[in-house]
Amino acid sequence: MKRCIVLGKPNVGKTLLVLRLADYMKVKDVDITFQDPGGAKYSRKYPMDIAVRELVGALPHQTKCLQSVSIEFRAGKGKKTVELMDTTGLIEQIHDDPLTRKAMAQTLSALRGAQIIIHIIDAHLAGHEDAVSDPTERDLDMQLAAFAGPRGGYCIVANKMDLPGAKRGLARIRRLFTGYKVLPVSAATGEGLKEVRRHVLRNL
Ligand SMILES: Nc1nc2c(ncn2[C@@H]2O[C@H](COP(=O)(O)OP(=O)(O)O)[C@@H](O)[C@H]2O)c(=O)[nH]1
Ligand SMILES: [Mg+2]
Repeated sequence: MKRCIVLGKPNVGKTLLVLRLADYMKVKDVDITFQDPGGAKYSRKYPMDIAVRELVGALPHQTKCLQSVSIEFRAGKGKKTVELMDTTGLIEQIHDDPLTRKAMAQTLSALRGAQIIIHIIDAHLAGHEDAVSDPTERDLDMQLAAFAGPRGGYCIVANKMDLPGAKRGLARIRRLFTGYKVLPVSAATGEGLKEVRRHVLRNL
């Protein structure tokens, strides 16, 4: 089974995108496998609306372990399953909470086993950071793109396109990340999910 990892900074919409994509793929009840950094694994089934309510949050680092959902794609006459992996948000600094630190290390090691990489950037935020100078190569998104970009199956999702200033943010992301595939998406409204699905399918 192929793995698709969804990563990025905290609060960019990773969890909501994973759930919305599962919803778009007609998954009715999401069966989520939680794998904590210590190695323990357990599963829980949620109706979609409850999963969104419980797992998506305005607070950073709501997701503290790998959470995966299996999705079936129709491919020709058969079916293919992909494991969509939601991860803990990454930051450049060493986080002061040991659990979050462990979860971040877990995100990075899971990257190695993934054939499809969805790197989410908040386009709304990017549109408002214009006044500030451009990020240096030490910026986490720049580092992630440089590290994961050359591998196959990589794309950047510019999320939160429904919010004001996001169009400006998208243009800025395209300028800063030239040469990479950038898909404008709103996990909130569903805009762009079709293109994300196509990206996953192409790399299965
Ligand atoms: N307006 C808007 N809000 C979003 C979008 N995607 C996520 N959010 C909100 O951003 C916050 C963080 O979302 P979450 O999925 O938990 O982010 P994560 O930390 O990257 O997993 C929540 O309040 C979401 O409702 C989007 O496309 N548009
Ligand atoms: Mg999350």
